[in-house]
Amino acid sequence: MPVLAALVYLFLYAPLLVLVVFSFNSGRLASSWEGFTLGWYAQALADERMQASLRNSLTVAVATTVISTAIGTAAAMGLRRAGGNRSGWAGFLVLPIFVPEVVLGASLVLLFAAVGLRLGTATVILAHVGFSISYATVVVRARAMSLDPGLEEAAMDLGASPLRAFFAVTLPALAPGILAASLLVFALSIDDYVVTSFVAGVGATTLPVHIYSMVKSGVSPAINAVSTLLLLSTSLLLFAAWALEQGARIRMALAPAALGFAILAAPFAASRPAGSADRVLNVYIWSNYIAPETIRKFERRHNARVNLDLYDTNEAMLAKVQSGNVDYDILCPSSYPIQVLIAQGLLRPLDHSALPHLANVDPAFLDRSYDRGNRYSAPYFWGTAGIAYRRSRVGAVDSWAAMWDPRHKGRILMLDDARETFGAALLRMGASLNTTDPALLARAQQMLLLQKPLVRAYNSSNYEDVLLSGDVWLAQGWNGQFARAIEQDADLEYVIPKEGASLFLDSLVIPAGAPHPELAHAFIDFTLEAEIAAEICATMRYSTPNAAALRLLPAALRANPAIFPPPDVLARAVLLEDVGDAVVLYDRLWTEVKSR
Ligand code: N2P
Repeated sequence: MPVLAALVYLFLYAPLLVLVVFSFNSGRLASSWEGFTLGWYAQALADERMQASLRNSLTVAVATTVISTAIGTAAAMGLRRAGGNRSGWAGFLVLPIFVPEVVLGASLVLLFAAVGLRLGTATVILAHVGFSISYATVVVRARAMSLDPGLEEAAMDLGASPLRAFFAVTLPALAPGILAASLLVFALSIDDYVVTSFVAGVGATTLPVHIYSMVKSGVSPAINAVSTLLLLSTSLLLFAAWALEQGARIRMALAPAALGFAILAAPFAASRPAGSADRVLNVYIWSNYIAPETIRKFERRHNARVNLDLYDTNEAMLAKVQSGNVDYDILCPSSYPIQVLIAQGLLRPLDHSALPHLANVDPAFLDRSYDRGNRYSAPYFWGTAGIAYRRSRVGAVDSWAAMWDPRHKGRILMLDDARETFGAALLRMGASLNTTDPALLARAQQMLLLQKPLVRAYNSSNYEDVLLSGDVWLAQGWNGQFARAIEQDADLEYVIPKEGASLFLDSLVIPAGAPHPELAHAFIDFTLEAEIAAEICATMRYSTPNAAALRLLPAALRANPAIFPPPDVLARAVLLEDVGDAVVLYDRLWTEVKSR
């Protein structure tokens, strides 16, 4: 029996244990232990984005706690008066506890859009209050039920007004319940991800949302350190809440609760005050597309704070922008969604007089058909989507056929992107990756369904890490991240298959409703400066369209075929174009592939 119990506990706690242990591992990979370090904690605590998200989390959690506990207490008292458990109202109150979080998140977004509320800190607080009132009510009510109503009556018999009786008698008796409810609500709010990810607009990124976006861009084990701290503090708060509910004295619960708060507050106290920047810029860009140091340079130069929000597909970005209630100043679409955004009137014409460094761009990347005269867009990066593979495992690869080779079953990764996966299938069939022909697309879908049993993962964010870790041997992906991976592992290679590959050209644009268009222009021009564009290219390893930057790059980078393929290879790459209404078809067919 004890063995069984131990196994159950192991099952429950093993993942957390691994997390905690590896937060002290000096190596980058979770696959091997390379020595003890506190370095990731230092790095995590010094990270300004982490601090900013923690600040947001604390603001939200404190506001949520105050509001929810007050409402919960009032509700608990009301329920007590209404006749305890016999009242049907109590059932209604706890219902939200059982509503799936995704449903709650999605419906709140609809509601906020319907009443014209912009997504931001306020909407996060409203959402958190929404899901935590029930918990607060349940906890306070448990305490209220055990209260002797005679006490309150006795106080009033002795001449106290109802209000005085409440504050002098009822409230002190309820205090442990109220405190337990506060701690519970605080902990729920601090670590909520699902609902928050729906309703947090730009600039209201909370700690869990930030942690998730760190995972997506696959940066560093600092994630483990932050997660360990979050785990520790919420455990302490929940333990204190539980102790209070079990009837512990308030004094006893104080120590764990205080420690829990202190763990969260320490990095907060060390952080730079939020008010130090006069101006704000909301940037929504691909993950792995700009380095934090580059952002910091811009912030310093303009005394501004940049809120960074990341996406991994054009479609995700389009959906968010088209929903209409997010305040972005900068987007980074590929060429084909730019056509869509322009057609829908969602972009603001650029003021070229504020973009003197546009002259640095190689004319070959300007005045393209998707935006004549670059009225709306300034080129940022270009590149290809090819295959990177582990040579020692699969030999030399030169064709998309390798991605359909049953010998590589379970070792293949494809992008999680309709245009790119269909693009690969269409190229393999010898068709155009810009086709709108339903018959061809249906055949491409059949190919992708055929391939699916071989595919280990569809991933558009940190696919290069999956390849590096050895989990897969072949990965479809965008070249820049592969170029970085190849530098870390000489066994990896990047190829543009003989059937061809997709070419992308991504540009910075300003949405029509951008709240800070002036600073947005300053940001675009900043990225066009020769030194900055060179730095962006050198750190991210995607290909720069900036001729002046190209001259500043180290020769080795310029000669790197994964970043700047030789002309004969590049000739095989085809620019992804807008497929018009067929986009709906692509989307439906791709969803079917993934869900079947
Ligand atoms: C960045 C992906 C490259 C963008 N994570 C392809 N358009």
